[in-house]
Amino acid sequence: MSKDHSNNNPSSDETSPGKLKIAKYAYGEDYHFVVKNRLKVFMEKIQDKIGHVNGRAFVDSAPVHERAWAQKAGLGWIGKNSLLLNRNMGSFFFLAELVMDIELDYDGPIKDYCGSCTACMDACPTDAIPQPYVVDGSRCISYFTIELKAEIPLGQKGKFENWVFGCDICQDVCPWNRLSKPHSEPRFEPHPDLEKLKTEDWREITEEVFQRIFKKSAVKRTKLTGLKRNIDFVGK
Ligand code: B12
Ligand code: SF4
Ligand code: SF4
Repeated sequence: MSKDHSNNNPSSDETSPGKLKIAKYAYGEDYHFVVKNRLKVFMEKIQDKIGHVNGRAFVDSAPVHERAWAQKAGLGWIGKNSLLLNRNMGSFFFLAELVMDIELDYDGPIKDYCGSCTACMDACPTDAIPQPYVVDGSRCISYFTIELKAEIPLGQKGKFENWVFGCDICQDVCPWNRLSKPHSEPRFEPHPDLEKLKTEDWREITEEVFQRIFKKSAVKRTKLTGLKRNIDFVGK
């Protein structure tokens, strides 16, 4: 999270009705590299200011309890969709950490502002949020379309609402995300050809097109075979 909006909320929405959809965080270059580079620059600035400190940068790159730490540090509260959100930025941001061997001033946890809202739970098409604050990863579209290596269970047919890589539904419906400002990080801009992809193009996607559009994106994680599996699954 930073004040110059290096979040993952794009200014353009690639999810017009009927179109196949990928999660917003994967529109541009892979956040693992973009955010880690920024953390390194931040670390150098800290060292310039206060002298030598040892530190390591993490962004979804090691078994760090990122939401728990962020919540303890007062960056937001953990919402009923299990994501960390706050009143200024909603939840469309990554969590990243610099772990350093210096003692810093720190903030404490803040209040939970979900209140009586259940929009995320009501909107989840696979019922992956069976109770407030609990996401059943094994029912989440994000898991099926990104992490699962095997075939997607047939019982999920017709539920994915055209999501073929990740899912943003429980964030798109969150009232706090109405306040989320678009990012200003050029490396998170969608590849120009992504916007031009029509449903027929997705269905016929070749290795050449996949490499061109997603070479630097987090979508690479599924490889072409995984993406094709997802496209076939939502299409049939
Ligand atoms: C596994 C994982 C998944 C799994 C399972 C998610 C789940 N909710 O269980 C799958 C593949 C489904 C997934 C999906 C997504 N993920 Co994910 N995921 C992770 C990952 C790698 C590990 C999380 C985990 O299970 N840790 C183990 C548990 C034990 O630790 P923990 O998360 O810190 O949980 C602690 C606290 O949260 C707290 N806690 C948990 N629940 C509750 C409830 C209450 C009431 C309280 C008080 C405390 C509390 O206690 C836990 C133990 O200390 C993290 C990165 C990371 N290193 O944390 C990203 C991460 C959580 N994912 C992220 C994102 C963006 C997503 C997606 C939105 C991506 C997408 N668009 O498709 C979806 C959203 C789905 C959803 N609603 O959760 C971001 C969230 C950013 C944010 N604003 O919170 C993270 C932090 C990655 C990052 N560095 O940015 N994800
Ligand atoms: S990411 Fe999609 S499938 Fe997963 S919990 Fe949220 S709405 Fe449900
Ligand atoms: S949609 Fe409502 S319940 Fe869900 S995280 Fe946002 S404010 Fe909380």
